[in-house]
Amino acid sequence: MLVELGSTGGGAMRPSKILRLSLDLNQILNLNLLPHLRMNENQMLLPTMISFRRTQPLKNIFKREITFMRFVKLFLPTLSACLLSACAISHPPAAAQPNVLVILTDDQRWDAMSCAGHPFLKTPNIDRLAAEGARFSNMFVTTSLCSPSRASILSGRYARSHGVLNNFTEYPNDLPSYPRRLKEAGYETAYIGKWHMGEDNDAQRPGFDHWMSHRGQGNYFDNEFNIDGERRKIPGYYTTVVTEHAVGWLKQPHHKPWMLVVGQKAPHGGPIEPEPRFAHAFDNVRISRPPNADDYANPDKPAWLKEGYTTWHGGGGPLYGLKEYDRFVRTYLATLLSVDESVGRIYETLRASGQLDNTVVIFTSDNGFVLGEHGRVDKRTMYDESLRVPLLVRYPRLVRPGTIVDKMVLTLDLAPSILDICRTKPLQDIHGRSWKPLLAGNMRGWRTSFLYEYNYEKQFPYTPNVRGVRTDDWKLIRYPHGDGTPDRFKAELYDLRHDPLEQHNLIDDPRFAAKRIELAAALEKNSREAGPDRMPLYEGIFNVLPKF
Ligand SMILES: [Ca+2]
Repeated sequence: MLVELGSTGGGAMRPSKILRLSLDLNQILNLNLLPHLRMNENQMLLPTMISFRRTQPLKNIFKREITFMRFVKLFLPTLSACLLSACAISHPPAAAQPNVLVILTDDQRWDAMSCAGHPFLKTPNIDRLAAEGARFSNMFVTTSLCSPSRASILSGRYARSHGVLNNFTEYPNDLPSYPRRLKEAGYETAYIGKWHMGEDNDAQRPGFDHWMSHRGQGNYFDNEFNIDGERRKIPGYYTTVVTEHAVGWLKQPHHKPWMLVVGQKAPHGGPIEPEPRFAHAFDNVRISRPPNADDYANPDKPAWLKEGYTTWHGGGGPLYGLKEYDRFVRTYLATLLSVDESVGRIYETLRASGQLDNTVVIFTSDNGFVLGEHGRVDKRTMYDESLRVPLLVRYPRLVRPGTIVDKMVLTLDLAPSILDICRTKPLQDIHGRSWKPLLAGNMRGWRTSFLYEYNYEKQFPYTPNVRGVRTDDWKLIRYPHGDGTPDRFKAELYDLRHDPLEQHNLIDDPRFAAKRIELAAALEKNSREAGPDRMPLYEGIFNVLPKF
């Protein structure tokens, strides 16, 4: 346990002398220091500085009338064995806090990697993170849409709380985020790749020392980037360009702990364009339509699925279409081969520069993706293909190799978890929780349900408002009108343990009436805890092209 005792001399706010002591619990108790130490929410002691004026009587601290200098004389012999240094410092050493690398893909569903059991996609570099760290097998987004989900990752809040309710809204300038917290704590921070909050704005956002991003979605080839205020088109494939820039940044000398987000564009669609050398990687693989592809037409499903089947986001619509189904799946997966190589290059850069084991490496995505299931080809819905995403964490100082965590974790949990691991000031009034205890096997008091919300978009009128709740084994989905009047479509109730593909809607089955009531209460409770809802009015499903 590292404890720093500082004297402030002539009353300056900043300590001018510091005794850095490594104390065990008995020594802490003997010196009556426990009330002055910081603890995290799991009651684990954190490195702490206690500062006071050099001539200040220490009665209140040690319950004895002594001064700092007297304290040193009295206790130094006892503590000499654990005295590390006595010198003037301004920051803890860089090794005290880990670096943070977040690799954020765009629209990667949970099973689009071989460590999650994909039948033919091979992702050895992504798998290595899981093998050497932890894979969270039940990681979910709370809004399956790029910008609102990215804002939840940054802030730890539900969309209704952070206010980024669509793909065109900026992240609020006055809203804290985990990168800002890390920067305030002395980290060097960088963002490289897709950002996407504020569609037309590529400017450097607050909280980052280094910035390389672009407007909106960006292009797979020859994309224009804004690099620290200088805009230029960089030839080449997006994944390669972003990776090379990230590798270059990682190789630079860093005198402080750092945090880097690498935002990949892949495997986002509209259109999906793989790197040419991978474009035919799956040409010889037989692509099967999912077993739940046609359930959209079942009478027990809500009518909007059938109504929306031929629209832009419907399985029979013009975006990918049934005729192009095989190509749709092959190209989606092929873009991830480039991402996997990127993960390998970044891993090797960290290893070669001696930074690998002192870096918390996190791999995740902003939302899932529906590849024809339920007659859909997009995200937004509350089906598991849409809201379940990868989450891998490699950090050997904390995570045992090959750990699998099956508790439900959320995008909301990423910010508090990172700040917890880095031992920095937590974010206030958020909805997420740190999953650091789960990595140590402490599952006590973890969530048993969570809220899902999607807000109807006029620009993409293919999915209604969605409010729902998911537990480990059950799911309730509602389609509210938005003004408190009765829902516009039949609700859905699924027994996920017996029906993981969500093909049998039990909402009208009297045998499950009690379960329906129980989940409705859980939805109400989760919604209340998330704060006032900001749902728009549902205006209808329309078979029109999107208004970009
Ligand atoms: Ca996305």
